[in-house]
Amino acid sequence: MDAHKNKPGTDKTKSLQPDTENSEQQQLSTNQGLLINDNQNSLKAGERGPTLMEDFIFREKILHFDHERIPERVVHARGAGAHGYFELYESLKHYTKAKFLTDTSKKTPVFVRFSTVAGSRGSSDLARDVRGFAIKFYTEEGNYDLVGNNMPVFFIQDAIKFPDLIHAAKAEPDNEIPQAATAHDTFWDFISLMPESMHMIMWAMSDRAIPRSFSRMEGFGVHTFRFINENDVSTFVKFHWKPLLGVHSVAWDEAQKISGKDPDFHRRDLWDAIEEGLFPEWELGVQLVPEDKEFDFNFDLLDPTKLIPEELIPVKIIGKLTLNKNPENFFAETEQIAFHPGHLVPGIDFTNDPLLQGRLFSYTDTQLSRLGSANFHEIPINRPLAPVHNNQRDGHMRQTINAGKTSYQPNSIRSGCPFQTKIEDGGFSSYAEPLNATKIRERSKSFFDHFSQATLFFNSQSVHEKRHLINALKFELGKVELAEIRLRMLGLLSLISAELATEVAEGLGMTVPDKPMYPINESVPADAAIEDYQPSITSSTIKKSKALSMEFTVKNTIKARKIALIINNGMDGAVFNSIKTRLVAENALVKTVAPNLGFVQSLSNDKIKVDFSFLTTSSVLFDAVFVFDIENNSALLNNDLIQFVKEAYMHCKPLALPVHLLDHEEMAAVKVYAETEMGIILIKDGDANEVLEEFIKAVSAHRFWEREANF
Ligand code: HDD
Repeated sequence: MDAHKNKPGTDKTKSLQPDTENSEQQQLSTNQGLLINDNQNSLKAGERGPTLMEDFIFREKILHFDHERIPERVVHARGAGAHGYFELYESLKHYTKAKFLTDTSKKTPVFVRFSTVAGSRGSSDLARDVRGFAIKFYTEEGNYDLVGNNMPVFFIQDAIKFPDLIHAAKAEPDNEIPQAATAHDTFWDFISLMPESMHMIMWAMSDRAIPRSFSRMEGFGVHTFRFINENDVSTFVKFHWKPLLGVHSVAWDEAQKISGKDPDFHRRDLWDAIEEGLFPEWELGVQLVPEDKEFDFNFDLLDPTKLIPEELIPVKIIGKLTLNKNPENFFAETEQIAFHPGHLVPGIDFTNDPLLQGRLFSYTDTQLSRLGSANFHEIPINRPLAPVHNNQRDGHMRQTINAGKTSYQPNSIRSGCPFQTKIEDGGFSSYAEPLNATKIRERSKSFFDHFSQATLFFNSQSVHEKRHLINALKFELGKVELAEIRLRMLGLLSLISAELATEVAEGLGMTVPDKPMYPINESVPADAAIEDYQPSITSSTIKKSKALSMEFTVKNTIKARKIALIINNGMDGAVFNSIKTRLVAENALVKTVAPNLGFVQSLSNDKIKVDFSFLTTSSVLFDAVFVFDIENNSALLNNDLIQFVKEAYMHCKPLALPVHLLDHEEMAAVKVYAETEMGIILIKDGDANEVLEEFIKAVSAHRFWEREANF
């Protein structure tokens, strides 16, 4: 029996139970319910003869197998998801009539799917990429989908550019290389011609693009949406998810190694944390802007390449999301879930952000090719908990048996049912935004500052974050083969920061050009001056924003941190037990690592189970390493252990080490930092318990990036 089946669920997971098949203690059958007597051999004409066409059992099995795959998502193909619930801290009645945001007694069931964007279904979790953060709220008023990312802005301003962006980012079409990577010519060719992407490029080249786990990422609705209250008053809103574990990332070298050692690293982390009851949690925050303050900013609220600095509008924390149950079946739930920014409830509405407007077409449309039928809303994971009654009928794979004679309205035969609902009784009505417009195919002039917020982001990074961002650009542009693309990029970077452009140029062995080289925008209104519609820089009142750096999100917890306890024969079993117990009590995920699998024997002859050998795991799969001392120093100094510790050191992880480990010649660099404040804790007199508090503190700090200065 699967352990996770005993875990708590939500009203949504309960609603899935009638559709859940469980084979325990059951007989094997065909899809028609016929009991099967032999699932090992096909029906043949004689022992060594050909298979018979008549074998309907064989044919049914193979036919179904042949059709098991559906097209993967055109973007966000690689993902993982979980069930959970959302709880509201305080009512937002003043701003919205959405019931799940006004009634604090409600626990709204959700399903969340995290994803990378560019890679295919089988690609690595650790690709440098934006992460999708999509939530379906199963509210009593119908499904509400918040389909966001882990970055608050986007590459482009208008949805008509989306296919171009994705074609440029995905593997190149002639040879389908590279998989799940933007470090290639077509991506940077496009980006270097799209100055509007500069702010997002800063985010995508930052460590946010290589998160430590889904549970340590922020989430953003990106667009400005609208809240609508009972009195039809609209307030602009931006959504934020803030992880209770803080925002953390891995090192780029580590990310690349994880991609080889465990490409399912994020998926596994989410699964394991939920199985262990260490439920990932985020707080939901909102930035609220009254309708009459729309033009108070030096950027346009409708421009998805801009964020509202938290210094201007603070994030008001309003509730908490908890993920507490893994799916029963990946395909049925995570793969078949269908999100759409247009799945709304009364009290929430769109703005005219041209990226959002375009998305409203794409999402339903893509489900038709992916899931194959307009009835995709009937798939169990997509069904709302709210009742569904309408006159839509038939189509491929229809599940609902719609009783009755009428499938039209108005009708008298069924007294007009199903009937419409008045707005005051919960019927949806779109916000009556006054519009008086001319049809034009143009970009608003208010969208043309592509650089100020990119500069704000870069300047807000800590020293090591800046270093990582610069190195990411050196790596990505270093993989670009055409020199003119690199040069165009250097020109654009120079408009963000001279420091940034110069350092990247140095890595590329090039010089920053005097003038940027992006194309002239010729799409301007007939009576306007062309110069007024070119990329521009508006001076920003805010020079730095704390919220844009991950540095300030470290939390005082080691919950769900993966700690490698390196053990060996001849260790002190009592010390091991007390340390392990304490780390588990602090909600860390501890695993033992030793030269061989099986058991190690302590000094008092206790047997301690080994979870991994050096061959079956790697330091890159852990957040911290604790090496237990043993009687025999030479056994401790084995090469696998030295490499394990060294690599963890290079990735700036907290280490607790027996002091004589530093005698090894390869530990010279580690020795330099021992006993500094840089997360290397020495166990001197054998009793590792004495350093435990210091180690826990170091693990909660995540990484000691200052060490990199020495590399
Ligand atoms: Fe999108 C999937 C997020 C712009 C078209 N998008 C998709 C997913 C996420 C986002 C998280 C995966 C959902 C899941 O897990 O199933 N997309 C965004 C964000 C955007 C954005 C935050 C900008 C702010 N997307 C965007 C545009 C278009 C699309 C401009 C098209 C005009 N997105 C799609 C899609 C996908 C999708 C093709 C592929 C699979 C799916 O919808 O269901 O319709």
